[in-house]
Amino acid sequence: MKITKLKTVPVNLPLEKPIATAIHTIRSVGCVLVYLETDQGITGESYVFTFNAARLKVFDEMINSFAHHLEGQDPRYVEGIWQKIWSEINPIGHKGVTIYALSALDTACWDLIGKYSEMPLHHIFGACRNTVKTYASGGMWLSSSIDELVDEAQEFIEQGFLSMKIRVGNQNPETDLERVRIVRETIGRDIELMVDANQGFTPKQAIRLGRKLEKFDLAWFEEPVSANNLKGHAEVRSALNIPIASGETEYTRYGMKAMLDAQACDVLMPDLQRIGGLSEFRKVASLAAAYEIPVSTHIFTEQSLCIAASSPNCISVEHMPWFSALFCESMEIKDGMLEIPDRPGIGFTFDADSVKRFRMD
Ligand code: SMN
Ligand code: MG
Repeated sequence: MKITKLKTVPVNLPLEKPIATAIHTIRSVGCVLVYLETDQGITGESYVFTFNAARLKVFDEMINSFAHHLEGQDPRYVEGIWQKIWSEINPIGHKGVTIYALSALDTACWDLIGKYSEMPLHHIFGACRNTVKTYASGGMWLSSSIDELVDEAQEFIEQGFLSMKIRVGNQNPETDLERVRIVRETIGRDIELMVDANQGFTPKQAIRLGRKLEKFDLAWFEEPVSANNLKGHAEVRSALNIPIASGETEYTRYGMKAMLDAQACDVLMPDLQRIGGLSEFRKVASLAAAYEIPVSTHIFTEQSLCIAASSPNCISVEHMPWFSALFCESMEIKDGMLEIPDRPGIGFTFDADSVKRFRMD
């Protein structure tokens, strides 16, 4: 099998209404869709995304700058391709835009490997499950009013979720406390609840709020402090009786190893486009296992199911519905679980009509 052409298409998916976290304001999700065409009549697909389509051209340019490592090559040599790109980006850095591009290209190669072999990726990797626990994440933003919080929590339960996440990080900690209290009261004690501060606190603020949140039986407190402050993470972790989740903002095995060595979290949350693609995600899941730390995948639900289904220490996948409109296939939630698709490759393919509809140029 040979890759004949690397193609990219920028799209922008508007959100129903703007949403906010402690550090983001999001009106749309822009994506560069990546297609690897082959001489076998199959195409490998993946994408990168940026909030509000900001700097999408930079990502597009970075992805296309690696065409010479893909075109004319056999994608089954994915580890070799990964190493060549890794080596080429050495002078400009192993974090940021370079890694987003590497991730997308690696993931598209794996999609090709699965499609060519006519096997779902979790079976190629070695499967450990056919369904995985998921939690609702496409709601309960910092920008949601109290009424919206209650409606969103109830909708999640109606959709079949048994676990959900609310964002915190308000100026006034009493506001966060009250919002978590209302959500807990709405969903009862049997539904799992997490909070995500998106790095909005200092360690002292996080500890002060966390102590008051302990009574709400939270499954985790996510990114309590700056992603750069590993010592601060560890301080919060040892002060609180709530598991700490983090890792979405870090890159590759090196970023994850630093977090694990610093004892920064109880749950590691690699993000497919920052980790370095499916190849690196698998290695990082094993690395975390060596530290006896579970992983939970960050957004990119469709693309991460194959990791969840082949990593025994993966405890859940985040359900983010933002990208669903791009795909022909949809995700099935039942009793809080997501089914792992039994389709070749990643198992989700771009819908040509949607791509045309959301195309930017
Ligand atoms: C998050 C994800 C995507 C956009 C903003 C915030 C959040 C999460 O950190 O983990 O869901
Ligand atoms: Mg988060």
